[in-house]
Amino acid sequence: MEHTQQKQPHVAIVPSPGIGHLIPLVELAKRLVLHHHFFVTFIIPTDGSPMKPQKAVLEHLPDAISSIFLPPVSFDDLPEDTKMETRIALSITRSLPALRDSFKVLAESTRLVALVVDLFGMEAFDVAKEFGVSSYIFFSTTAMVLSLLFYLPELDEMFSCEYRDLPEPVKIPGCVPVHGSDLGDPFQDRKAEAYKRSLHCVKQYSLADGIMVNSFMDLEPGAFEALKKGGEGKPPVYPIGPLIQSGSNGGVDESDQCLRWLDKQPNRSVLYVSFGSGGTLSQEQLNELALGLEMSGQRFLWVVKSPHEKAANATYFNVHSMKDPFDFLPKGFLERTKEMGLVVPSWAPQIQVLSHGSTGGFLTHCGWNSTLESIVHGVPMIAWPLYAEQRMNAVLLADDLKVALRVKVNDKGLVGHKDIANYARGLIEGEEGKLLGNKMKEHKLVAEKALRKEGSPTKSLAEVAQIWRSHK
Ligand code: UPG
Repeated sequence: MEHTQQKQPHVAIVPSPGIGHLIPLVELAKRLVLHHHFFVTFIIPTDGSPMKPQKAVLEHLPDAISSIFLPPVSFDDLPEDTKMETRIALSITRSLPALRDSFKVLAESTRLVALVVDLFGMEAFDVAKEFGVSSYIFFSTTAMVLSLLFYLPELDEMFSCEYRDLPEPVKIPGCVPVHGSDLGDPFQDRKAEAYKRSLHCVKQYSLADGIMVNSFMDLEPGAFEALKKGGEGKPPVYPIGPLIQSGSNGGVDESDQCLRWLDKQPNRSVLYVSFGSGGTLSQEQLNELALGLEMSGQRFLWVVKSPHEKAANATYFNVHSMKDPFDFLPKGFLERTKEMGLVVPSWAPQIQVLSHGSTGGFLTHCGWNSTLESIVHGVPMIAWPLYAEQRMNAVLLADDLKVALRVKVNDKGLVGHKDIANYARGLIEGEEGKLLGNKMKEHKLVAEKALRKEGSPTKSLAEVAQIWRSHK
């Protein structure tokens, strides 16, 4: 094995914090190992949060994939309201010395050919350069967001006001028009650190040897065409998605409970409700959601987390609910809905839920992994974006692909319970739900085609693997 390791090409992957980044990178690693005979080492920056969910994702992988957890960095000096994007980026920056040490060991003991980082990891490029290794980005969200990033310097020159105040929607090259207020969080305040960092990121992107995007040509043809046009500072872009998690990463108990319950429900009757690994609602919004689900009369499987009043992504680093979420549900809710709904705390076996015949709809925060998983399993959606680039994903889903209803936020900043009840009914048993479901079936077929051995994403990844293999 040791001898093979020294001869076979080896790739180092540095995921930034967040299970939503790790999951697709693990799928990438599996393909590199199983289809292209690479060795892969994950070098993982940590911030001291419990790493149990991450460890679960990294369990039971082929022997050729190994992982190193770097010593935790400290955020004690940061103000409490430091933005999530800043924390993610800092966890990489502050891990650089330890990363360099691990990278050195790998470079000296294996045939290290490439470094892969995700959209927050570009600070690690210098380390790769030092050891003569090429640098690639794994872009874990849409081609639309990537197109926006490359367009950002032009947009920045073009307008001086906040994008959300523009009267006309923004025309990102190759994409459906997006209102400025629907651009990702970092583009909502141009004076803020996060916006400046985005502009800086674009410059760093041009230093990459290539960008692999977890999406596919037939899903976002316009955006990929625009990205392919190249131009100064645009590295080659490879559509290699949909890479979605295979296998279970949840606890056995949760899996059993959810699947046993789903087995007893009629075909396509259940609305699955989840805001991903990090999404949290305020107490008031949690009440509205509970009442809306109850009022809808539809069956539901709800992954609930304890509320948070300030952040919509309070469990991003930690995944699991901070307190017992059941304590925050309206009085009597569980009892009143026990015949029609199942509420599980924190985490559900999402892939098994989405692939179950009883699941008829997905109320989602529009995280890109959840979105791809829903498309691959043909489940139409209610788009309820919360943070990061999720509002852009909602625009893509509702306005372009036409596979989702998008929720409306009222004057109080809430999605009201009557509306929630209407969305749930509309999706599961209404005419609109049927139309969305049919459209989703079309996209599911296209995704299936993309996932085949001879599909274009497979060829794109083979192209990258070939470049790496020929690395001297
Ligand atoms: N998941 C479960 N069970 C749960 C909740 C989540 O298995 O109860 C899995 C889910 O299947 C998916 C992943 O966890 O594979 C969650 O990923 P995603 O849906 O993308 O949500 P986030 O974790 O919120 O993803 C972050 C960002 C999001 C971005 C994504 C990819 O919040 O905005 O699109 O990363 O960059």
